[in-house]
Amino acid sequence: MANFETVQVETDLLILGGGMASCGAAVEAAYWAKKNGLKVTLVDKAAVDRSGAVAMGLSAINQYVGLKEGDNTVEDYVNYVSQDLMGVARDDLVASIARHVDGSVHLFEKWGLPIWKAEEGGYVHEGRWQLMINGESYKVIVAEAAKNHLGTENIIERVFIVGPIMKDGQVAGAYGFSVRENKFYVFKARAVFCAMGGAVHVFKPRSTGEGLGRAWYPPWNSGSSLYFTLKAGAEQTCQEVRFIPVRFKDAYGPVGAWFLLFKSRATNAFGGEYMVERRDELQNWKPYGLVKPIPANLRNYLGMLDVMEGKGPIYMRTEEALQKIANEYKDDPKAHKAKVKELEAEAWEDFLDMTISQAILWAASNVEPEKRSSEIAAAEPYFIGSHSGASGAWVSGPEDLAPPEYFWGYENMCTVKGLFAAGDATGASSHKFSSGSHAEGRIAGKAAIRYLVNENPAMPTIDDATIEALKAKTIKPIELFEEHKDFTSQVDVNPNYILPKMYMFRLQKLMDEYAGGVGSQFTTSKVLCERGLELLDMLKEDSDFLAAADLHELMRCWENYHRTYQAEAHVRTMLFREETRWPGYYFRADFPKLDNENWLCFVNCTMDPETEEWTMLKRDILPMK
Ligand code: SFD
Ligand code: AMP
Repeated sequence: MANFETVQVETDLLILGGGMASCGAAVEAAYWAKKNGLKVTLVDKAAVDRSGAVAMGLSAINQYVGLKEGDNTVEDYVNYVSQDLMGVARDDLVASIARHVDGSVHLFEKWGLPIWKAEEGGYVHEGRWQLMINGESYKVIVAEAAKNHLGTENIIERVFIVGPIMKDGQVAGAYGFSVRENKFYVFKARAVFCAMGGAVHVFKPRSTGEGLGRAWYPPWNSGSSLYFTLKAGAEQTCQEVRFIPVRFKDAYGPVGAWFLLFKSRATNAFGGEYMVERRDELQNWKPYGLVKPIPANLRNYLGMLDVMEGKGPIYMRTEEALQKIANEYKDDPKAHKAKVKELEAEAWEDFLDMTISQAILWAASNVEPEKRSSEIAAAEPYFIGSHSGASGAWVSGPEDLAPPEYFWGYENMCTVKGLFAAGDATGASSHKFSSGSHAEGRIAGKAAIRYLVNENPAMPTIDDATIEALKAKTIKPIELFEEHKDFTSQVDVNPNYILPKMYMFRLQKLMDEYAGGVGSQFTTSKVLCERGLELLDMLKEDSDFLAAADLHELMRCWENYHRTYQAEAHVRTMLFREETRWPGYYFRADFPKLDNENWLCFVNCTMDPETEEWTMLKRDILPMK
């Protein structure tokens, strides 16, 4: 066996991932752990300062309820989320986050995050729920607080988590490997908190060639949360609800600031405004089509109808929006000039804070947003429980809000004892974004410590044979490469193994063509899903032959392994739900309409960790207490 040292770590609570949810969990769990003499350890595949979706920073905080200011109520937010997800949301979970999210935002400000202030006092709102920030260092600030609370000696960076270790149906820890040194890691834990983000690059991206890898969602979130919780036996929900954001074309710059802050219009190539011209179509998606704001997927859908009719490209009318705002100062040339400069700076900063490549693309292609429009387009599908998607683990709600069917002892505990989750890892509680993910992490971190104190589970023992077997499985791609690499003159052409990049292309192609990716206009059907599953099965067989030339490629192998399970959960769930509920996210060509009578419900699934047999089930949508 290749020379890998085995490192064993023992901890009471193991936090997996170092993103927004985990940093929230770290702050809260560290506080309660100290009071109870418990040890908390956080593991991230990257460096917490710049890991996860907020790596580059953000330009807005998208969930702020404004309870103290009296701007909105928790119920307002619950209604917004339920409508936006076409009626499919866990009100108890959304309310649980909504009542705590402002607290997270106030902490960010206390820790040093600059939030824009209005001249008349209060925060500058991008939209009803969104606040503008100078957010290029957002993640660094949030990470610093997590480090201060947890202590850097309890944070292990650059260790990729492969999967769960289970004992008697209970979670006993996790295993993984260092991406920098030949070290295999075994973590023994009495409770585990999983927040390793959502998944990207399951579907073929629009970007190819020299732009390959570019996506809206960060390429390093590859379905590890789904794989971890699924392999632990935890029930999943809303795995059909992929998120398709409309983004500035080719560099995926977000659109929120343009639509909400600058109040820009989007038009087709002939100047037509699909949100106006296609309004009648919304009648077909009643009652959700008639609410304000119009659900994200329906906004996508109206634009897609234009594209399918050949009216593309679709443009964000940046020049028109900026000129309109500046024109308020038209009678004062000096003030007008200053306003134009200010708006230009804001437009560039929006991307420089969050999606730097979009600013680079603008610069490279001579775009001056105050002078010309930019193309926007629907991105490829992502899996994310925190923005406007909904896929993730099915977790317990809080006792005071959750109906009995949704409550099993501890907030955010999965259906597996001792396993907690939050952020992009949990489902049916959309629109939590960066701030809500942090708040949900805090809720779950506190609940995990309460679980440890109340239930006092024993520290699991893991025998040497189990450890050796997990190690062999983990590093197998390295050994396979070493054994066969000299069989051919080119390492990427070899009949004995498949390199992770080639494997990923195969996964993405089949998802694009059979599961409704960009290349098939987001359309699928029973027969397409069934054929997709057949091809996925064959791909899974070949995953035994994934090979890695080094530690970096070993990570790429396991990322793809995780993505494959995300793909399967998605196709199985789309196949099970016989209706089209989220046009603009995906269409079931054989069931093109909404069917509230049969399908106003959650579709959940589980996979037997041993046999890998799947079970699909419907769960009722119940109001909170
Ligand atoms: O404009 C392993 N998001 C936005 N939220 C906002 O509040 N405002 C915005 O402006 C936002 N926009 C935005 C957003 C995301 C992205 C990518 C862009 C723009 C370009 C959404 C938030 O970022 C998102 O909701 C939260 O970050 C979710 O938090 P969390 O904790 O669930 O995920 P994470 O932060 O990505 O962290 C994941 C962590 O897991 C690690 N990891 N570690 C060990 N082993 C493995 N196998 C692992 N796999 C992953 C990662 O390293 C990371 O630490 S806008 O577009 O709307
Ligand atoms: P985005 O930049 O697309 O991620 O959006 C940022 C925030 O603005 C999210 O809360 C979105 O739901 C919201 N948003 C974006 N576009 C619109 C729109 N046209 N109408 C209402 N809300 C929007």
